[in-house]
Amino acid sequence: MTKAPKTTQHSEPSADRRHVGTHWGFYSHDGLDGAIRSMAGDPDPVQFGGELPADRLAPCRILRPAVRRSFLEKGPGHRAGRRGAEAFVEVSWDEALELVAGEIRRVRDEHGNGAIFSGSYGWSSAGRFHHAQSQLKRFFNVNGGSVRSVQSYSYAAGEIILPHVIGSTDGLITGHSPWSQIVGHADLIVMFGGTPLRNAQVNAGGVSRHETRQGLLDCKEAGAHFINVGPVRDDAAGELDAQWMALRPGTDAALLLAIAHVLIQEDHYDAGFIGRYTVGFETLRDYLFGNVDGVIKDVAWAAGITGLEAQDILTLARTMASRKTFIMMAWALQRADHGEQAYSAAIAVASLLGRIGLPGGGFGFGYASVSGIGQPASAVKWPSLPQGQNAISDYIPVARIADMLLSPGAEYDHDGKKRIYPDIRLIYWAGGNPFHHHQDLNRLVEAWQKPETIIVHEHWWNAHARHADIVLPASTFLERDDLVASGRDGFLGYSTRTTAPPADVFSDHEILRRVAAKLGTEAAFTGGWSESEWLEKLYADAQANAASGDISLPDFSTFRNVGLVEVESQNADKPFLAAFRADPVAHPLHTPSGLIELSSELIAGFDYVDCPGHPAWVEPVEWLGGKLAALYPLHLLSCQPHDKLHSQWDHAAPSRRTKSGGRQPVRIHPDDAAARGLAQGEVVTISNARGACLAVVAITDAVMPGVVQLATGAWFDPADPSTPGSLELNGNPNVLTPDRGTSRLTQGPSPNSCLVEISRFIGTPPQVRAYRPPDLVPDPRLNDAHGKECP
Ligand SMILES: Nc1nc2c(c(=O)[nH]1)N[C@H]1C(S)=C(S)[C@@H](COP(=O)(O)OP(=O)(O)OC[C@H]3O[C@@H](n4cnc5c(=O)[nH]c(N)nc54)[C@H](O)[C@@H]3O)O[C@H]1N2
Ligand SMILES: Nc1nc2c(c(=O)[nH]1)N[C@H]1C(S)=C(S)[C@@H](COP(=O)(O)OP(=O)(O)OC[C@H]3O[C@@H](n4cnc5c(=O)[nH]c(N)nc54)[C@H](O)[C@@H]3O)O[C@H]1N2
Ligand SMILES: [Mo]
Repeated sequence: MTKAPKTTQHSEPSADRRHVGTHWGFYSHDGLDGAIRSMAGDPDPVQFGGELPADRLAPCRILRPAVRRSFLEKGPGHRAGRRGAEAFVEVSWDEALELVAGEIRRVRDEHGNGAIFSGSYGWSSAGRFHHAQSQLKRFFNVNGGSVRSVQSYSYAAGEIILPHVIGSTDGLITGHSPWSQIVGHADLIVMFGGTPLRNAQVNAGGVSRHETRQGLLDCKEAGAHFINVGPVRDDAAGELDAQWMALRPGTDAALLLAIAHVLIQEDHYDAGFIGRYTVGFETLRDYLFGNVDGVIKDVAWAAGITGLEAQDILTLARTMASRKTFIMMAWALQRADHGEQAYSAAIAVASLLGRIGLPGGGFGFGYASVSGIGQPASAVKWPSLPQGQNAISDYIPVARIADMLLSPGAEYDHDGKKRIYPDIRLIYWAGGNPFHHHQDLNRLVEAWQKPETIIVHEHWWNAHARHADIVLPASTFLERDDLVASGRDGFLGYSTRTTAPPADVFSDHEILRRVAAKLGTEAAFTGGWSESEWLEKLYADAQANAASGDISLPDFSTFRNVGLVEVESQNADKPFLAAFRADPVAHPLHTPSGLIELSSELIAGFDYVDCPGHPAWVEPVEWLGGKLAALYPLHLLSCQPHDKLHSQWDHAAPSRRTKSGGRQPVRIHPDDAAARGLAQGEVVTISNARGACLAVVAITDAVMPGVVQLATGAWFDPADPSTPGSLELNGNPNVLTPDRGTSRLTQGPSPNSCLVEISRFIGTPPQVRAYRPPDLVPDPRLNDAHGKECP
């Protein structure tokens, strides 16, 4: 049967037929004044996206290639000061490209491709062709290969623990129970970490319609009761009337273990489900009942850890057993010390409740962590840039980058393997910002002094560009055409540029094409296609993928004109794990047993003290119940920012409006503010042994006592970049967060396990300078024509 593709037509004037696809949604524009507007048809559009173009040419925009001064004068590895503290010299494109190609050639010849790191983690911009990492990976694959990274900062621990427990990352990344299978089915939705709608504004590939808010409201309308378990009340939207159970950060596993204990103790669990669909129950039960360590994981025990009342935990367990319960858990919980335990414990509780695979029951991770979770998957596999083969097999877990740079040759554990950190001489990065995403930034700055050469493509003179040797100006999503689609959504969009890039600014593809030309690999890199031919080719790939599922997509020029095609989705009527539930023999999970592993013999065999085979309470290094809390009594949570994506467009108006006096606000409970004599709007220093930053007090009882919240995203702005660990001025939480792997098993990032103290800043706080470009020194060797362009 051939399904006619559904194409969305929007109701705006016909001249206004162009779209631009972003991580925040699709916007329409007329290609004339550069302005973009939220698209009709999106029920919950993100307004802030429309405001970004106004700051496209802000003073911090990188307009020409630039090279760190002593690198240019004396060569790679030379430093007059520290990386991040030196002036830059603007150079011609040809000189920059010669330098880049020369460095790749030199490092390859002297040390081999295994000394080049192109992990280049980051969200870059939406778009299948101009996806900076894909371009970079394709580039290195035709140039001998490079060392990569695996996992993501988003859900590194989840990505590894889930395949051990349920055989895949479904229910974490994609494959969740769709809203249609929750709405009207679930009586009780227990949300660990809430469902903060600010996070559901974005999606890595793009978004055509924001449906999370409506999904949750529909559940409520149909009679579901919500409980928000977590340290922050407004993680649950007010309209949900959620009950708030404020627990200490990092203690969800203990709560869930106690719930499991109650369910077994009171015989409120589904023994039939456990017998048919799981292995390892006895091992878990022995642990819960203290047969292993003498500690019974009962409600009194969990009360002591979580800060909740024992009676409330008991009530929660009994309510979950008596009602059709769906468990939602934010991704944030596993970005913490031993973050995998909360995830495996949630699956254990859902298994005991016995409703996995049925409408309204079971569990899912990240329902509001990004947009599109709970939307049925696209029936068509959308195309992506073919990257080719990497001749280098070496990789690191993504969040171990500073460890790698600081300890080449050192051994580490990862998912049952012993691995060795490579010795990296050259780093090439495009489309990510490690000075945003990594933890313990003062340590990262030290690690960043190690390589001989660091090459970066960026839009802005942010800390990432400032800490590079060679900086190449890349065009933004507003300045190039692309195909935009998301694996979580059934649309494919044609993104038309709203304006041309500045004269000396090129796309990542064009920059890499020029470097490839210098290296003699241009044809292999481009495949002989121009950028516009690539877009047609990728669309042809989409048509072929669609055709294999009997779906026909319009021809390319129709698609370009319409701007957005949408295909029917699949599995809209199937709860997550429905097939397994229906027949576990015919549809086994990809675990060793084919069943849910409540205890994994494989993990137990790795013998990791920080990750046993079954869900367990493994005390975090930093939490409110630990020894360090005597010194640093506040738990810092660094959530995602409301009016931007990570560090992107932090200089632009929507982000600027969220600041107070130009700095990031830190949310603190009235009792904690009073105990420190802090008033609303005052500038404070947040500090611990790793570093200190300034922020502005925002008093609210939406955070529980003992917890403070500082969103990520403020551009790293050390007061004195030439002094290690100097005060950060802008409110970047990552000068405070620990750079510690979640466990030997998963080696993920653990920013949410972070203790701090806060005190009033005495004196006049230094001004934030992050949004001014660094010193750009004119190059005396350049011809007059270019010299005149230099500021
Ligand atoms: N403390 C703390 N830290 C965290 C987190 C947390 O919860 N707490 N969350 C973590 C998570 S989940 C993530 S995913 C990471 C996000 O970390 P990143 O994805 O690295 O953050 P972004 O700010 O999106 O970085 C993208 C960079 O690429 C640039 N860019 C955008 N488009 C393009 C392009 O087309 N070409 C080029 N060359 N450059 C482009 C942008 O200007 C920006 O500097 O942060 C992590 N860090
Ligand atoms: N607007 C906007 N949206 C975004 C992003 C952005 O930068 N801006 N980034 C996107 C990315 S890359 C990702 S990965 C996702 C991340 O999505 P999440 O990881 O779900 O987002 P966070 O905001 O880090 O955390 C969600 C909430 O978890 C709670 N929480 C933290 N620790 C604990 C804990 O120990 N226990 C409990 N119960 N709750 C806890 C916090 O109160 C926090 O508000 O967001 C995406 N969405
Ligand atoms: Mo993320």
